[in-house]
Amino acid sequence: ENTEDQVKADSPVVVVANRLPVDQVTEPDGSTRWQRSPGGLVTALEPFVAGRGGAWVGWSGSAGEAPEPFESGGMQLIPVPLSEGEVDRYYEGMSNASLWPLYHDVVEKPEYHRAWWDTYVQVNKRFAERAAAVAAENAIVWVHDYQLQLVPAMLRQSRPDLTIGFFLHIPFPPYELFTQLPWRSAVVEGLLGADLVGFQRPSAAANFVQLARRLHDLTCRRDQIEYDGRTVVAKAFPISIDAAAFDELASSSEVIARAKEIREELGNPSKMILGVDRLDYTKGIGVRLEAFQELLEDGVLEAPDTVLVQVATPSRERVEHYVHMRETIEQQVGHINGVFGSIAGPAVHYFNQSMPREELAALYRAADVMLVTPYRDGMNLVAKEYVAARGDGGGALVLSEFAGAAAELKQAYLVNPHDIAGVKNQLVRALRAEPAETTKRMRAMRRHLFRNDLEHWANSFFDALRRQA
Ligand code: ADQ
Repeated sequence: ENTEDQVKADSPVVVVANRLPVDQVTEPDGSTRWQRSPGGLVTALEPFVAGRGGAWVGWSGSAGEAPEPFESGGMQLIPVPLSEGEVDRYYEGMSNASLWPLYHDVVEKPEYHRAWWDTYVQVNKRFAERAAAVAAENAIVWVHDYQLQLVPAMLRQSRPDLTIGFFLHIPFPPYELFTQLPWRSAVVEGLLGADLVGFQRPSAAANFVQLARRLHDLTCRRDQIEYDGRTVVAKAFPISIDAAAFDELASSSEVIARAKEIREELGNPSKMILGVDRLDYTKGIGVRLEAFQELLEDGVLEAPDTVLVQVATPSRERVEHYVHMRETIEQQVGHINGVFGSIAGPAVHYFNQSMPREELAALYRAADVMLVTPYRDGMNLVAKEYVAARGDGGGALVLSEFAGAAAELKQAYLVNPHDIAGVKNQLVRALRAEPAETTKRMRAMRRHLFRNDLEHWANSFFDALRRQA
């Protein structure tokens, strides 16, 4: 029962994240096994954690009793149990209906409930306890994201010997918005328990420093905050992808052949526009549909000569905002296809599905224009995947100024997603640009991306954290 007794307190590196780096899959015969989660974060952190008896503390993804700690990929995995009620209040409530919208510029109205907060505190405590139990003397602990903002201070209290890093994957809002949070001081103090607090953008780090100064009256110099006799560093570490691996996948003969096949199956349109997102209200999927619809109405574009393919992975389906936004988007797609579709095919090909990496790579490779229009996004890895996939120099990226990626992918066709006329203009510009122009832009973005890949991100964070030890 008591995990603290079973784990060996000897891990020199511990990652603490809401989710474990594995998913439980059920075989046709009913048996279950653990499979490494897709996505880059696991790949990026594994070299630091695996092979040295490192540990990863996280939730398995299903409510109820947690499995016993186990080994996987050279790591000690420490499952943290969450009851149904805790999933409701800590994960769907406090994390995804309070913090998520608040940190994304209140695109949707955040809800604040004391019961959610109480559970958030309780669950953060559990994560901190598990991490403290597995960490060796003077270990490095790296805590991830908005679900676990109290863990750094809780850990420091029980284990002052540890070097603690925290990375926030989503934006950090300005003072004026953050201070809405009824538990704002507790969150700031939670984060200040870390030695290094990492953000996606310098402006987010600056927001945090300003908060420490104005709300807690702390002495701050540039990226350093004096707190409790220590110096906390707040800095930007823009996350990235394994660009070389994605490039290789996207230039394999299978993917190239599939990309060609996709164009054929779409009826060989002159232009294919693509959107790929988690179905989330921050991603601005409606903006894209609206811009496309107006361009069809204006007669600037014609379907199915030009088609829009939108892949939207189901996400957080039990949170109310998400149920509502899915209905709105599906209505919008239905309307556009009702008016502009024909027997030859629809104008919008919409998929509420998750797709394998290979299929995503083929879609990226097939698309003339990639539309990435979030209202606010910490980074947006889809934009980087598109650039990595275009080793052929083809394709144009239309990108929101409000995605972290815009600070790096400066040669994209940048847009303000609140300005539909502007989005329409940039979309048409991208569709009509000369290949010489789009290739020049794509090459410049690729140069930046390959120098600033995921490994570079993880190394920079760990190096900075070790300097704090
Ligand atoms: P997300 O909000 O999930 O991440 P993003 O960075 O775009 O957003 O990552 C999405 C990932 O899911 C991409 O790797 C993409 O390929 C994949 N994906 C999307 N749709 C898919 C589909 N239909 N099928 C399969 N895979 C799909 C949060 C923050 C971001 C930040 C990341 C990393 O909100 O701003 O960039 O964390 O820090």
